[in-house]
Amino acid sequence: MKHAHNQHESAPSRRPRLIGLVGLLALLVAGCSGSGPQTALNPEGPIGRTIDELWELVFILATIVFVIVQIALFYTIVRYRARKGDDSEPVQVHGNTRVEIAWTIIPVFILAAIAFPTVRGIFEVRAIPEGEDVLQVQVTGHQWWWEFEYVDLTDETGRTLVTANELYIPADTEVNLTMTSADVIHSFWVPVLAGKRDVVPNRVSNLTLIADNPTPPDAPHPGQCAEYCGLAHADMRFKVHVRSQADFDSWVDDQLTPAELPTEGAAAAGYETFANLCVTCHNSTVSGPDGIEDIGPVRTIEVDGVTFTSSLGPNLTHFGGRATFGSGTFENNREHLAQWLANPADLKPNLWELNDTEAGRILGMPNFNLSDDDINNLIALLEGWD
Ligand code: HEC
Ligand SMILES: [Cu+2]
Repeated sequence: MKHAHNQHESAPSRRPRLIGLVGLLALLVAGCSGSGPQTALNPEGPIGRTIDELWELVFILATIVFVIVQIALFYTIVRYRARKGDDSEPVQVHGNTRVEIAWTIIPVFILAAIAFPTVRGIFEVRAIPEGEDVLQVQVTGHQWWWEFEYVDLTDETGRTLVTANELYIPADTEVNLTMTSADVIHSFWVPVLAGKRDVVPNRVSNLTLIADNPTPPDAPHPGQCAEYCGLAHADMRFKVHVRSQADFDSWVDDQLTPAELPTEGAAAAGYETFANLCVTCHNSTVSGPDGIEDIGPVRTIEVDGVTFTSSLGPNLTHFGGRATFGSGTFENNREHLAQWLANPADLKPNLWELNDTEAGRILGMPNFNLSDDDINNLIALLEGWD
């Protein structure tokens, strides 16, 4: 009877321990995962390194303190445990001046060792670089994509370089991002290059990026919106392509060259649809019989005296040259593009029913119920615009 009672009691009490053990094991195994594309622990530039070195310093000091405290704790538990047959009362003490001075002074030194590099690091990370050699890029965060304008890079007509979701920067160069949001709070984060910086409507914030080396064409640095901003927040990604100065310059030349106005074939038919429908939201700069012109709206917002490009949809002038779309989330190929044009929300969640183009409130690209022919023609057009 007693035996049965015990069994009954021990079964439920073992379960939490089992769950705890499995949880711990899962954490342990997660530590073995090799690839961590969003890790901040393999910095690729001086600012990322400053942050990483600070983290390492704090981690090492915290580990030393942890180990010493645990050793002292276990020593005390074992050395002064109650022993059988010895029920004499331990010596009763109150206060020990020498010990108290020691455990006040030692933490002061530890905290000072952390505070000095921290403050130096904050100044380094927050400094806004100035001068001729600094690349100035303005960033507008949108639900749920990123717009980039290189304000100092213009073509012969004075148009600035505007692109979306794929940021190109030269290696070993200070890049000053001046950022705002068209709608809600976002946060711009390239884990290997710098910390996170909030991107806030009606406010301007800055972030400096410096990258050591060019990235391989198929392995740009991943970026991610790091402030929950609604339905497609997780898919509000972007890429940072780092190039040698020469490669960057030729990228700039390409981007500043207007798209060709197609005159025949599928691309020309696609252009019909594009010019009737897509230009409500998307701008492209094209060169046609009337010279160079913008075929979609060029919209701006003014924040704290800074004029930001704030379009309803990504600029598509050189869409065909982008490796990804949908805010760095999908590989740019025919299959994905066909899916996107058939129904964007199939690929990436959105709330286009709530769009109000007049008010500038855009929560995704609508489903236009395009025919297969329309879709194929539009793909021919967009792929040609590389
Ligand atoms: C009501 C505004 C609107 C209209 C009209 C519109 N789009 Fe879009 N489009 C968007 C928005 C917003 C995005 C960004 C969506 C995202 O990433 O979540 C987008 C994204 C895209 C992209 C991906 C761009 C990138 O680099 O990520 C392509 C390609 C595109 N649209 C093509 C078209 C075509 C072709 C048409 C015409 C059939 C069209 N769009 C009409 C709003 C619109
Ligand atoms: Cu966001």
